[in-house]
Amino acid sequence: MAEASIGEVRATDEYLHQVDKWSAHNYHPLPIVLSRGDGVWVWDVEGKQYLDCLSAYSALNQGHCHPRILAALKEQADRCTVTSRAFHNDQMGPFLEELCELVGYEKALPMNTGAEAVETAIKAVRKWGYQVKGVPEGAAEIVVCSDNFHGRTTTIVGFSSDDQYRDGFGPFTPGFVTVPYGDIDAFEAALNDNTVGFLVEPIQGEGGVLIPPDGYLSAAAELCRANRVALMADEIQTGLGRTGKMLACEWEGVRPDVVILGKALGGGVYPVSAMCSDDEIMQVFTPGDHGSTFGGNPLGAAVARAALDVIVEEDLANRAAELGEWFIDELQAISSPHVAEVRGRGMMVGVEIKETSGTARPFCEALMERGILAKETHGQVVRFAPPLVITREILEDVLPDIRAVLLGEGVAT
Ligand code: IF1
Repeated sequence: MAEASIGEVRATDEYLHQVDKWSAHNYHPLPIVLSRGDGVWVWDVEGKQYLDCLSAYSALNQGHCHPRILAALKEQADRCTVTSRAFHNDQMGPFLEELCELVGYEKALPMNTGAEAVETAIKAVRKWGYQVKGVPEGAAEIVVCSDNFHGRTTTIVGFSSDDQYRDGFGPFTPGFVTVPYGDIDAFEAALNDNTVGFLVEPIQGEGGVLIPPDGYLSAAAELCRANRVALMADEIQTGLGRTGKMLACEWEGVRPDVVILGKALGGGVYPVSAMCSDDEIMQVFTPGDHGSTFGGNPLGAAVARAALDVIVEEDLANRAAELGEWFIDELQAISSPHVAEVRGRGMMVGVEIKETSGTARPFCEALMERGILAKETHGQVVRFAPPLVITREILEDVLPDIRAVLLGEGVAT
């Protein structure tokens, strides 16, 4: 058994106490200690099996421990792992070509985490604004949306509209203007000669699986084009098949100027992120302007190549579209006094719990008791986002449990 080779298996409580004692208290996880994963399934240290309906916030679109991705990891690990960008390596070029071909851009810049790729996009678009658009030095503005989530760096939390993400972490980077998500008139009103970019999630994940009104993204893209503003789509969570398209922007036929990817780009195995754009924006970077010790390393690049192969060959975007449509219908058919709304696109699904029924947390705890792992977001929303390798049979199997919990069975109030 894999567990035995790593050491003695302890009881759940011991692990919880250990983390409580030795870790910063920056999370409030469900009280479950996982030790193994395979596809859509995970097992805890007591051997209990669960369906993973969070997929590490979409990092696991390809499922846990996908054999093909693990094979790439192991093979590359035996050859060469990190070179730094002081030298070339034989994996990064093929990775970037394959990524650019898949999403349709001329260039990609590899980083590691999502937040780093967002920071990369901010730097690129600001510099493009000064050098190409002609904005006066230091005056560039980027428009962002209320309820955004783009990561945890000091610059990014500085333009969060969630007080908790900001409190105590200032002073913050200037140059960001916030408009209500989904409000195209507010976006238009925020534009001026110094606006260089519009940073937006096609669907807001942390915001509670919020889908903007139909036509919002395409209207925003049109305004961006007319005003020479770079449309920067954060597809870190929505991209790579999750919503039923390779990129969620495709739902509105929008091709952003900048696409930011992460999470599933690393196949649930290794952190890999990237900023994609055409030359006009990417050419602002000259040697020394930007970089990362691990960005573009051959181990991550080999893993990402396999991760992209799996998405394409297993047709994960279309699977998400078909299964998601059916799954959302099934959830909407549950008429529960506790549910305010079921919404989603592809396999990015949110069930909003009515305020009068308390928060989503006890519903997630009741799901966990039944072997289904989901995580609440924004207090009221239970998020269902299983790996895209899930099958209709598995979903059919767990639907009665989901139905029971949404009807309030076993939910602590
Ligand atoms: C945590 C949320 C999800 C993201 C988008 C950038 C990033 C993320 C659209 C940053 C990251 C994560 C991070 C994770 C929780 C999670 C999350 F609930 F907080 F909002 F997914 F919904 N853009 N999202 O969703 O990427 O730097 O983390 O690689 O615990 O912070 P990262």
